[in-house]
Amino acid sequence: MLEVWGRRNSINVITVMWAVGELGLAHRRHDVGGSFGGLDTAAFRAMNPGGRVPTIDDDGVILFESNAIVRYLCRRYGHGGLLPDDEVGCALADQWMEWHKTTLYPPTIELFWAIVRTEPALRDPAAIERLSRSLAGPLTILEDRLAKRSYVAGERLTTADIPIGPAIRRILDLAIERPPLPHIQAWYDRLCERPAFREHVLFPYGSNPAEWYRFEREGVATGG
Ligand SMILES: N[C@@H](CCC(=O)N[C@@H](CS)C(=O)NCC(=O)O)C(=O)O
Repeated sequence: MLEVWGRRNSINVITVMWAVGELGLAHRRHDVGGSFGGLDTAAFRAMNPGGRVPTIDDDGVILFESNAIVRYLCRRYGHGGLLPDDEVGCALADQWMEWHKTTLYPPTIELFWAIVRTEPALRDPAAIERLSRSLAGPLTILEDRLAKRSYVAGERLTTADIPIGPAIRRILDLAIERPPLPHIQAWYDRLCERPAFREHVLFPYGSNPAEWYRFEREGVATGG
């Protein structure tokens, strides 16, 4: 059975779990990382020498790096589901996954840490404003992309949407200055209609570190 190591509130674990949900894969998830610890054991380091989540063991296939795991699961079990139909479509979806990791994700995570993962009294408004400005460019690129199609790679959900959806959820949750994003909002609303997105992406994480850790601990290992 597919085993996934990672706390459910890690954005990279969420990305993998959303794909697992969309593909309907039987799995067992283990709460490690964050306040659960468990990343420094010899057994975990043997699977992932960097000691990060998510990490999977799919009947002996051990992998880390969330986007690589999503592609592996979709290639192995997708049967046309989340993969585009041809090589060029796959290349385009890969392009947007790379864009997510290199361009959208870094300022998203920095901003999330500057707000949700920082005590309100210690937040730095100037840094928050600078980071919000740095997100405007990537958001405008995605907004233009989604103005012309229903999903990132075309007219149906593919691997390209999987890592971008959880990042956009966090961006839309934050009370920050943003350019108008009607097409991103319409796409996001479509994602929110999907049961797997609701189950794995849309759960509460609070608005400050105390709430974050409370919600982290409330999640229990799930299988299905
Ligand atoms: N590029 C990796 C990043 C993995 C990563 O940095 N994961 C974070 C959680 S989002 C982690 O393991 N943090 C340590 C912890 O949770 O204790 C991926 O996409 O999977």
